[in-house]
Amino acid sequence: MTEIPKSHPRYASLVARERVAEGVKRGYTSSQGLIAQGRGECFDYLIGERTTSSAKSAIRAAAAMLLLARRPALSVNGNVAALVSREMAALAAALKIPLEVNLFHRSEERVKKIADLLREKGAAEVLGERPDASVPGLDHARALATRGGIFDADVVLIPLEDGDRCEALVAMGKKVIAIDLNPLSRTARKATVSIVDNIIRAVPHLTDEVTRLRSMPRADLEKMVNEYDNEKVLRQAVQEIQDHLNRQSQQDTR
Ligand code: PTJ
Repeated sequence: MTEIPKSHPRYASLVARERVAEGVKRGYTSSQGLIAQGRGECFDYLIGERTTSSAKSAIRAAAAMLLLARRPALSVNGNVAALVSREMAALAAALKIPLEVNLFHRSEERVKKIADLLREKGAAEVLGERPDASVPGLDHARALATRGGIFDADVVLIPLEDGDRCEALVAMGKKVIAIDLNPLSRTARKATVSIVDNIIRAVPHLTDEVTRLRSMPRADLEKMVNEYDNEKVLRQAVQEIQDHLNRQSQQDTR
C-alpha cells in the first residue's frame, strides 16, 4: 500500500481509498467497488466527514433493532471486506451471530477470499459459500442467500447495498438496516433504518451501541424502535449537508 503521512489533511479518506484498491489487487473487492468508494467519498465530503446527529439516531435505532431481532443477519460484500472486515467480525461477536458474504458481482473465488479474510480477522462463523436459497424478485447470482442466515432473518444489516436487493429483502417482510453515505439513494429510501455515515465510522459505533444497550429492558428497546422515523432522519441528513455547505461557503467568502 502507498505510505500516507498521518499529517495529511485527508489521511482517513486516503487510507480508505488505499484499502479498497488493495482489495481489488488481492481479488476480494470488485473493480466496480472503486467507483462505489469514489461515490461514497464525495458524499462523505458533503456531510463533513463526521458522524452527524441524524446518523447517531439511526445507529441507536439499528442497535436496538438488532438486539430485539429473533434472527439478525449481517451482510458483507467486497467493499465492506476491504474497509471493515475486523470491525464486522467484532459486531458479529457482540451479537453472537455469523457474517454472511453476499455479492452483487458474484464469483465463487471472490466469495471464498472474503470468507477467508473475515475468518482471519476473527469471525467465528461465515456463511455464504454454500447458498441454498434465492431472494425472490432478483435475477442471477446476486439473489443467492443462505437458510439460517440472510434468507430466514427478520432483521438484516446491508452496508453499501444496491437498491434492488434492499427492496427485495423489504418485500420478503424483513426489517432492513442500510449503511449508505448517500441519503438520496434508493437503498437509503427503501430501508427501514438508514445510517447515512461512512461505514468506517458507523460499524464501530454500532458495536458500541449494541454493547451499551444490551442490558436495557426489552420494552425500552421497543420504544426506541417504534419512535424512530426513517423519513424524518433522511430529511435531517439532507439538511445537515446543506448546513455544512453553507458553513463552508461562509468561511470561503470571509
Ligand atoms: O462486492 P460486490 O460485488 O457485492 O459489489 C459491491 C458494490 C459496492 C460495488 C455494489 O454493491 C455497488 O455497485 O454498490 P453501489 O450501487 O455503487 O452503491 C454503493 C453505495 O454505497 C453508494 O450509494 C455509495 O455512496 C455508498 N458508499 C460507498 N462507499 C461508502 C458508502 N457508504 C458508506 N461508507 C462508505 N465507505
